[in-house]
Amino acid sequence: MHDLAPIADFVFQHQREAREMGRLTNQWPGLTVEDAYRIQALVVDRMIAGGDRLVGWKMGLTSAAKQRSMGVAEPIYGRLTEGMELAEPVLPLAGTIHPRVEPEVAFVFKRALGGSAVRPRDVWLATECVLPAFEIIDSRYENFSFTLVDVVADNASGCRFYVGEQGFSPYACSWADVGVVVKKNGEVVQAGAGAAVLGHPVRSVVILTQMLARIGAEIEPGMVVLTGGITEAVHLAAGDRVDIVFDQLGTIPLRVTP
Ligand code: OOG
Ligand code: MG
Repeated sequence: MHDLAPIADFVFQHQREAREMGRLTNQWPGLTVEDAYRIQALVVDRMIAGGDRLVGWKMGLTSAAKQRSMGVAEPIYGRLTEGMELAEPVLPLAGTIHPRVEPEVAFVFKRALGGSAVRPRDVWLATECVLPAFEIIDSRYENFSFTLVDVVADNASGCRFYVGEQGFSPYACSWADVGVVVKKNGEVVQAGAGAAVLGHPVRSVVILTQMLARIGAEIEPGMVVLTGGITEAVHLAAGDRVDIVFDQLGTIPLRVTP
């Protein structure tokens, strides 16, 4: 049994200062996945003590391609705070280590949703709208390389996120069929469809509720949920312009500044 508070202090400092760290599992062998989620929660408690606020949840590693490339074979969740949200699709590189962007489908909730028996149709009834979004992930681990326990403790690599301006009815389309193309500086670098996310992004929300039920948490009214990257994440450098083109639903133009 480890005392998790000093580990949370360590992670919090590296996140706040955007500093790389070695794997926690090297320094503290024996940490379990449960410990890692506990560390994640303690780190976010420290952010909240500093004036931040929990505004939602993110699912990660929900596509086979991402699980393969990161070497982690199961979905994970992380926490989204107000301070992580970009008001505009502009990412200053300052304050990041080696950021990457990934296209995601975001759900915004009008009603609380929780428990271990949530079905897809319960998700639709609790959803206010669905929006195109992107996430900036920025693992604090050297070389973006980690185990399941490491990445969970590091808030699932969460760094920033942006949710598009136009919300859509959950019934506007099949979110599994929505195509996404990612263009970097005019060149197509990734393409995919909502179905890459566990077959349908709504399943990601169902799994999130099950994972949250184990810690007595739930999705609260007004919260946003990022359902997980639809494609592989795209590396970013200063001056990049990345267009995230959601078929029929609009384009988010991301600019990366120094
Ligand atoms: C872990 C976070 C993955 C997603 O949407 O799959 C994630 C990582 O790849 O660093 O946010
Ligand atoms: Mg993500």
